[in-house]
Amino acid sequence: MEAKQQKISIVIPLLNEEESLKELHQQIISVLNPLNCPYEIIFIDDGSTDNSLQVLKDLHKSDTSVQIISFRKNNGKSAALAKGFNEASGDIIITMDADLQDDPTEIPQLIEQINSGYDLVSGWKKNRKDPFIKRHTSKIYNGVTSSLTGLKIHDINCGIKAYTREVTETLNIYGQLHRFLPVMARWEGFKVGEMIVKHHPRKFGKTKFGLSRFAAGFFDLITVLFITRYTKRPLHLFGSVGMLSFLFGIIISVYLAYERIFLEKYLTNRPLLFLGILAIIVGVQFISIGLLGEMITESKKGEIDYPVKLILKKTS
Ligand SMILES: Nc1nc2c(ncn2[C@@H]2O[C@H](COP(=O)(O)OP(=O)(O)O)[C@@H](O)[C@H]2O)c(=O)[nH]1
Ligand SMILES: [Mg+2]
Repeated sequence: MEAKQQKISIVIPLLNEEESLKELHQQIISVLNPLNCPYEIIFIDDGSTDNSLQVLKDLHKSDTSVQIISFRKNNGKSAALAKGFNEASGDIIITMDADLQDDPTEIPQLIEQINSGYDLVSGWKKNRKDPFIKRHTSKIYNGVTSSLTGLKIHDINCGIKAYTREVTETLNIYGQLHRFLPVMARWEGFKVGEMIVKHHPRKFGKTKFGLSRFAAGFFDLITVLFITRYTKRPLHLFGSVGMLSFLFGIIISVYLAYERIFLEKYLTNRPLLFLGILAIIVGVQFISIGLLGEMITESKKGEIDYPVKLILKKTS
């Protein structure tokens, strides 16, 4: 037993999961009670239109460790997680889906992983119980994300994850960036790991993340790539693209000018001329956008903070 007992916070964002909640709560407490540590279970009802809130209220009445946050309208999973992280008072924060697809029996091992030195441990649904199309689009998505961000994780958007308190306090989630918490965490300098977890087919209701949300995920990937790499130096991205385009345009124009002057090839009926002009204009625009970005960064430099782990000052 450790000297100080760790408190565990379970954070569960949900949307219309009335049939699953009672069973989920039962499963969670039957895993947590034997651990003999203080815990809380925070449900974030994200504007459900079914009976979820009433079911949660009943749970709250019967179990003092249950807390509920209910949004007036649907704000999205990222907002729900952010609110839950804010509210959680545990030393270790564990998130999971509310649809019984994640298995609470993984909780003790997640805690062990965190205690062995990881700051974030992400579940990996190796044997995933979802429809064929979802499994495969997700595989492509995970592959692309992993290779573009350099984070070697197989299943970035798995619902079941464990975080140290420091991680949840540091990460700033907005938009739909919950998909990229492990990327953001690693960028902040935290140690991120993954663990194979059991996955069950959806028992009740249906998935809320169909193909329509796939595009959202793609845009978020671009956002994450940009903010983790270039917010502090936007000109490096826009400037290099702009410079390439600009040079391409200049080469075309020089070539056309050479032929016009020395070979008397007139510029009428030469589509290449337009390409040259376009490339130069686009290049100038990109460079200007990069410079504007630099100006924004410069004027905000007082607000930029760097992830600090520990400061030991001189003791007098
Ligand atoms: N807070 C919040 N949770 C959501 C929303 N959409 C889905 N969820 C929850 O996120 C979890 C995963 O959603 P699910 O539809 O099962 O996605 P799938 O497992 O990827 O098919 C479940 O617990 C849902 O209740 C939403 O808009 N807001
Ligand atoms: Mg699910």
